[in-house]
Amino acid sequence: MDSYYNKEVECASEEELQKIQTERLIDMVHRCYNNIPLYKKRFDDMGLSPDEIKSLDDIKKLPFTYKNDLRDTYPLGMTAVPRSELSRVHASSGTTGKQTVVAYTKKDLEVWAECCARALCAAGGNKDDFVHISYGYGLFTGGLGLHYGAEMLGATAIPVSSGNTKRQVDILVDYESDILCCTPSYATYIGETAKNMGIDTSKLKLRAGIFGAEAWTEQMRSEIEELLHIKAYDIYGLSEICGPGVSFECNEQSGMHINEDYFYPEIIDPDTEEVLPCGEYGELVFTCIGREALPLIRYRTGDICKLKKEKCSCGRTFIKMSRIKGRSDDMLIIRGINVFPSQIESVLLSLGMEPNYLIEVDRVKNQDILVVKVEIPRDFTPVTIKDTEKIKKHIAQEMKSTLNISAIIKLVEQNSLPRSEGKAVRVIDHRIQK
Ligand code: DLL
Repeated sequence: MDSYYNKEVECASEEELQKIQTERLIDMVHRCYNNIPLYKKRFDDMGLSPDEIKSLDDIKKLPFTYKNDLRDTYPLGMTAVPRSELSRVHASSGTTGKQTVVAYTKKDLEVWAECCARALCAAGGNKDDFVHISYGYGLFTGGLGLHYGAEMLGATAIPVSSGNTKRQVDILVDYESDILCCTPSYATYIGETAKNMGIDTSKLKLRAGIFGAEAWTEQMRSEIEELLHIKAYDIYGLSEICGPGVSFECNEQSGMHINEDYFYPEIIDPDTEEVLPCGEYGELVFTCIGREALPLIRYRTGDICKLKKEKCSCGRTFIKMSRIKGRSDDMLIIRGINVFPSQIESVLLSLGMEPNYLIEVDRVKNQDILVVKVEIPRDFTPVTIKDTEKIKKHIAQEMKSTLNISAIIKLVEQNSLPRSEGKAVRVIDHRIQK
């Protein structure tokens, strides 16, 4: 039996949902216009009055919001409420340029916690569960997001945060954690560490994991499910929109239901900004219809995925989004061919390699060179050099036939590639420095 945190909304009819969305949209557009100078100017420049926004269809009249808008108004120039009404701030984990700061009122924090409680519930969580949270706590939204979600659900949060991986394993065993929350790459590291400590993971009480904050593949899901003997669920979010819990997977594990009563999604062509029909891949854009402090309009996430409007066996009516293929700025162009790191991961894992790999790109004599370093699988003991050559050739051939890219494959020692406790760094592009 599926359980819901808020059945009335999660299983609402299309008309009921549209009614909520429309009311919230109209209200938020006025709040943006009246309280955020950047939006007032943008509306005025376009000759758009907030009164013209009367239905969901009118969203396409609205201007887009870009990451740079938040940077240009750093730290809090896009908040729609006075500073004294803020309850908390977080910041995005951006690696380039200035961080972006995001703010929440008390009500925003409740909404966010509910979104995470819905995600936990969809993964089978309930009030009796111990929820082991290994996302980082701090300015990053992962830790505190799931933490308050677990508490709102009535479950018990274990605020382990990331790092000290042996201790993570001890806690999983001793506290009898039921649900693990961390990045998928950290889940594999925790599983690998448990194995090295001689722990039989099939004996753990753990039964589910809620993994997100970085792109991962179906193959990685199987890997983690096998390693930890759990069901692995995807969760998506970004600080600018609220943090984890913007969308979440249910038991069907076939895409993430978007909390549409708070986050209105669109898919656009990233070059032309034209809205694409449901089912086509493009850049995900969100309008935060229910937020007080930072109600962003048509925020360009940079994430590439598609929307799926289909009946789900779990009974939820919220639209689903596919896995994230990657970020538009993560896409590698190798000798003119576009490839996302997740596609390389998919090939490696489908050939039985373990999820420890590093992609290096360089330009030598005006030619792009792609090197994929991958660790020799644990259960493979090459007897002769010929054995390793055979694997390398096989991987390279598969990359060529499925992705049409030529790669130099390097098999490296087990445990020689860096492990991640948060978002994994899978790509080093030396061309950027050149
Ligand atoms: O990563 C929030 C989060 C925490 C989500 C914990 C899920 C779990 P940021 O640091 O602002 O926020 O990074 C947001 O991470 O735009 C995506 O590119 C990527 N991302 C987040 N979730 C997923 C996912 C958090 N499930 C950026 N699959 C987003 C793929 C994801 N990429």
